[in-house]
Amino acid sequence: MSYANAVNKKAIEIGKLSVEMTTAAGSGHPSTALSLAHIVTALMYHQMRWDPKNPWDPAADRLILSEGHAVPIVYAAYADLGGMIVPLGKGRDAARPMTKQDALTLRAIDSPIDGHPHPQVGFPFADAATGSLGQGLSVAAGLASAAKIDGIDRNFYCIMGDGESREGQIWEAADYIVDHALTNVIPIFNCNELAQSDWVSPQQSFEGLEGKLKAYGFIVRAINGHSPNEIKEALGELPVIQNGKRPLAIVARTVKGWGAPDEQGTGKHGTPVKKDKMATIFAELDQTAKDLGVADYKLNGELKISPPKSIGDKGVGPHTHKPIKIAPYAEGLAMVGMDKDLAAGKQIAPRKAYGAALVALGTADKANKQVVGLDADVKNSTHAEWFAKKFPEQYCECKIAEQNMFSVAAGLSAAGKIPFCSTFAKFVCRGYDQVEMAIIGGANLKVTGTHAGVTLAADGPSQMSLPDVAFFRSFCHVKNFNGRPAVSYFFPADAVSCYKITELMANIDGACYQRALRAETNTLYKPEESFEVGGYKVVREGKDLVFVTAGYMVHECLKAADELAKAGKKAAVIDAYSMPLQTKGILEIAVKSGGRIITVEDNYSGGLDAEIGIAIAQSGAAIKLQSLYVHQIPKSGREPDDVLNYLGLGAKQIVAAV
Ligand SMILES: Cc1ncc(C[n+]2csc(CCOP(=O)(O)OP(=O)(O)O)c2C)c(N)n1
Repeated sequence: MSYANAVNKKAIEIGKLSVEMTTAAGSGHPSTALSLAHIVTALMYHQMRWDPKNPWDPAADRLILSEGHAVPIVYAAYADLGGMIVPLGKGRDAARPMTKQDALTLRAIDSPIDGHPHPQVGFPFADAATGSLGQGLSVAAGLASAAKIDGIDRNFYCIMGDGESREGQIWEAADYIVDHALTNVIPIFNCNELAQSDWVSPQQSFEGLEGKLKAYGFIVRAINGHSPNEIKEALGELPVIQNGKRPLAIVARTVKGWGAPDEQGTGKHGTPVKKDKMATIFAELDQTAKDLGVADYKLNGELKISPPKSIGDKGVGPHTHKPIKIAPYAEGLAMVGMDKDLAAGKQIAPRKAYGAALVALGTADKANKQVVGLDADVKNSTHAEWFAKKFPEQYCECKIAEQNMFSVAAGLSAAGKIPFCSTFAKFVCRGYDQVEMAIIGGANLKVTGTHAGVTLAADGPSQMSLPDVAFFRSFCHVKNFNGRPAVSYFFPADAVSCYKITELMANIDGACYQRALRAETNTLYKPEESFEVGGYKVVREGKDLVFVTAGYMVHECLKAADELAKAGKKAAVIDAYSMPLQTKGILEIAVKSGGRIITVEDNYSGGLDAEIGIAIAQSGAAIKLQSLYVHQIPKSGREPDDVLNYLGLGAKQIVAAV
């Protein structure tokens, strides 16, 4: 009996199946899979505490495959172990053990095993969608943060490529892991020296990565990634290392195309073995088995998976949220000391209402600790700091690393949390790919971008969010895994609606984006007013034309409507605070109001103009549409009005455009 023999034997078996799967699929990355054959075997058959029959167990250790293109090797092991998969389009009650036959359906349209890890299509072993490189370590960190909040002893092994390690987000995640002493995250770097089109640079070499990780504060073990005993020894140190605060990282020297010389070297990345070459590659792998002395080796209990410790009802999985009802508006504002402002009838900034709503959410959700706050070093501006102070254990400071923040949130969501990320709306765009990957993975991500639009004025366009509405709107018309819009979009025009919408976001299972205004703003709504996805409010009745607008521009349009009234024109003003917008009712109003809509927005085109324009075109209604939006790159102005006037969006210019 030998652990090394057993791992070598399994590595070759699952390596062969990976080759077969990718050949059957006609695409995929067999050479990468082979470079991970030993590491994946050591983790999935021995090191990880998990149960293939219950991959959903919230106490189980997890493998986050950041280099998602290597997934055939994980599928191969999973099929060999009979891990549960969910047939496409079915629920968890239809789950059944994966077979080798299933493995050979890789990448097929009716297969639950996608080309890259994709939890929403039936592979519950994956916590998040990966494959856009550089994001998995942040996801692992999010899962680990959730485990810390819930006091659950589970480990998160994250495999990354050496080429992938060029991605800056990995180093944002490394910083976060060290900041938060997340010793339950174990980054493993697969140093096979090759990336896609070329060799990696010296900075991403085995030695380079070892040095970098040490400099970041990790305890590093640099090993041969094809030596079962070296892998075992390094992972065996984990319990001891976990007594301290510095996390373990493993740098593993590997061979791309390990075991099959014809699969090695440049030009092999992402290329399946041709059908007529399979026998050659299998013969090479059989020869490797012979060289290792395991050709006829029979496994005899050397590889044993330990199940996770039972934690009762302590942990939860994704999509299991309990509804949260927050305190009424006045009470929520009182929680953050704003009762005096309210009593004095002062203007209140929506971003402050966001901060108050977060505290109210944390308070109402105290027993379940579902709500987690995240911010990227602007918590004093977004007012997430009120939550951070009240619920420090449920707050994850990400510092100036927005990409990491969104993927950490995806990890938190996979562990059943409701992550609320905030930063300036401008800096949300730093992580658009991360947001998209979180959406693909079905994450329950909540994003609030404050200081939205152009009216923060003085700082200039480097701080203004301008394409965000178009970006998020594009997800509003895409169905999520649960049939909801992939993104529910909101742009509240006052503090009451921002407070209520923040509560609404917590109770939607799926991604939400909210723009919150910086400025102290007139309150438009009564505290008992309710808001919904796609909703709108007629804030001014009119009969001659309709302004369809949102956020700051609602107030500007009200001023314009006042001016127009003086000239005898009655303009309706609609606060279209959410998308996908319920346009039917708006078009009906417009037909009765002169058949004319003017959309007014302080963002680039592709927002309400597109939403309304497409609705008009599809309805065939006789409505004339005019669109006012930011049509040129803005610049600084001392006052919001200066910038609005510069862009042709001031109240007077709106009047002139009528
Ligand atoms: C962000 C991003 N950029 C580019 C790609 C395309 N791509 C897929 S794999 C790969 C090479 C990865 O190299 P490495 O991390 O060393 O992985 P391995 O050699 O183990 O396959 C590239 C460039 C991607 N998937 N994601």
